[in-house]
Amino acid sequence: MTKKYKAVIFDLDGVIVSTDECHYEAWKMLADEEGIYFDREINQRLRGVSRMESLEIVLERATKEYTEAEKLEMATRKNGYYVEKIKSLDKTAILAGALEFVSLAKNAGLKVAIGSSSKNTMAILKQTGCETLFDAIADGNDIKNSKPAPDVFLVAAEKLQIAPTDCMVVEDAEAGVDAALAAGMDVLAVGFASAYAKATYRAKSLDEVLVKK
Ligand code: B16
Ligand code: MG
Repeated sequence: MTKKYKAVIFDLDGVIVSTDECHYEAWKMLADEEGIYFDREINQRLRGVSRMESLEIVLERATKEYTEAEKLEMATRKNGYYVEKIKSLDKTAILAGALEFVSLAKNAGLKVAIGSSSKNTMAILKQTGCETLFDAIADGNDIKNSKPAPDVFLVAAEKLQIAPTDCMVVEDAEAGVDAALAAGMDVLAVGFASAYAKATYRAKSLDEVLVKK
């Protein structure tokens, strides 16, 4: 990475913590109750996507039409299951290299923020002991349009008071990579987005990026 950045904005799910299994199990419970086919491959498409947009993807396999009120109830039901599941998260859910990468950025004088689509961001950060780690937090509660719209990253940059072009994003979802680019930010794609050609930088994980002594 040759460019000098002033801030790093981290996606939460799939970059700092692993909540994939909790999301999968909660959507699966809902889908089973409704008699809708759902598997891990479909679950991958929900990465970085907001709760209501995720529901629309789940409903692609539904055999009946649902009213807006029914959709809202289903999204709320799924979130109830998810909130119960994340209560058992702890520090072991933090992904390899994440804390070290955040420390490295801070020690180099960069600001660090979270830019997540999740409305449960604060609960997840508290559960994993990361609630005071970041200089700013922008999440699903701050925005109308979720990734691939740039909104959550622009809000994070605004909270940090740093120009978008001076920020680098770390993302694990293609929708998140597109969102960062739309915000005018460079982006390091990791995990499930690590093969995404549009990303400025790519790595299998943050752990891989760290230079081991
Ligand atoms: P919630 P991220 C995203 O978080 C998840 O990847 C995505 O699967 C989820 O649907 C979305 O948050 C909304 O989450 O239902 O908790 O508001 O990757 O942007 O940190
Ligand atoms: Mg993510």
